[in-house]
Parts: sequence; C-alpha cells; structure tokens
Amino acid sequence: MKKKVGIIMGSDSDLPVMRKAADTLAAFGVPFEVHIMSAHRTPNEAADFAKNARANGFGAIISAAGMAAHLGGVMAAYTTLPVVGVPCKSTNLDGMDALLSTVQMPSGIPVATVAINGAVNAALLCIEMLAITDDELALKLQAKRDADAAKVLEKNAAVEAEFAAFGKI
Ligand code: RP5
Repeated sequence: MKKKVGIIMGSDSDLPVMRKAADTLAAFGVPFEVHIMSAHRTPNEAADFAKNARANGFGAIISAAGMAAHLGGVMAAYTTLPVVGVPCKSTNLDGMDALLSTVQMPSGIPVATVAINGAVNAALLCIEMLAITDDELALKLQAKRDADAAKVLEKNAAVEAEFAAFGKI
C-alpha cells in the first residue's frame, strides 16, 4: 500500500500557504491527510498523531507553523519518520521567527526545513523520499523536472530572440 504524507499545521491561518503542498501531493497521486494540530494549543493531539503516524501508514510528515514555531520539533520528537518543516510567514517578523525556530533543531532530532512558506518544496521533498522505493513516483518526478526545464528553455528562446539584434549594433 502507498505511504501517506501528513500535512500538519498549527492553525487554519496556515492553510492558504499549505494548500500548495496539498495540491502538489494531489498532482503526483500521493495520498495525504491534512490536520490542524498545534504544539501549544492541542499538544496531546499533535503528540498522538506523531506517535502513531508510522503505524497509521504515513511515510513522511510536513509540519507547518508560524511565529515561535515548535510544531516540527515536537512532531519529530515523537516519531522517527522524516519531518519536513515549513516556517510560515506571520505579521511581525516576516517569517524569520518561524524559520529560526524550525531550522535550529539541536542534534538528534532533525527537522528538514524548507524556505519560509516553502510548501511546494516540502511536498516535493516528501515525494522524493517516497520515490526512493517507488519507481513510478520517481518517473513522475523526472517528468516534472523535464517539463519545468522545457518551460525555461522556451522562455530563454523568446528572450534571446527579442534582444538578438542588440548584439549586432
Ligand atoms: C502558530 O501561530 C500557527 O502555526 C500560526 O502560524 C501562528 C498564528 O496562529 P493563529 O493565531 O493565526 O491561529 O501556532
């Protein structure tokens, strides 16, 4: 059976950012669940989810939180599944608070931290982890890379054509 990805966010205010992770997983046909679980408002639910995640068929967890963002660290403390942290941008410090809170984990309990609001990369990283043992998923990842590269090559051709004359002045 395919492994699921858990998208866990500290608040519904993180959902506009994290929808992109859900969309990315859906586009790759990766099963996922989305939950609001807060490390400080609903710590028991967050811990229970992480403790049981492996037995419940998850292969990786995305944790998204803003401000003093300790959700990733808490999830990682309760599971040996890989946890990918998304620092969410909030009002006062532009997400730097969440970035440092998420990325600066002490040795022993890793949280693989992506960019501020980096929901798409968080999903892609989880897909890459699942693709280690799923050749079909690996092919889909390569196809996306190829399609993205083709778009850049197309844009480059258009820009080069637009400015070609200036090289002959
Ligand atoms: C964090 O505090 C959440 O992850 C959210 O990013 C931030 C603010 O939460 P709300 O006050 O909007 O619920 O726990």
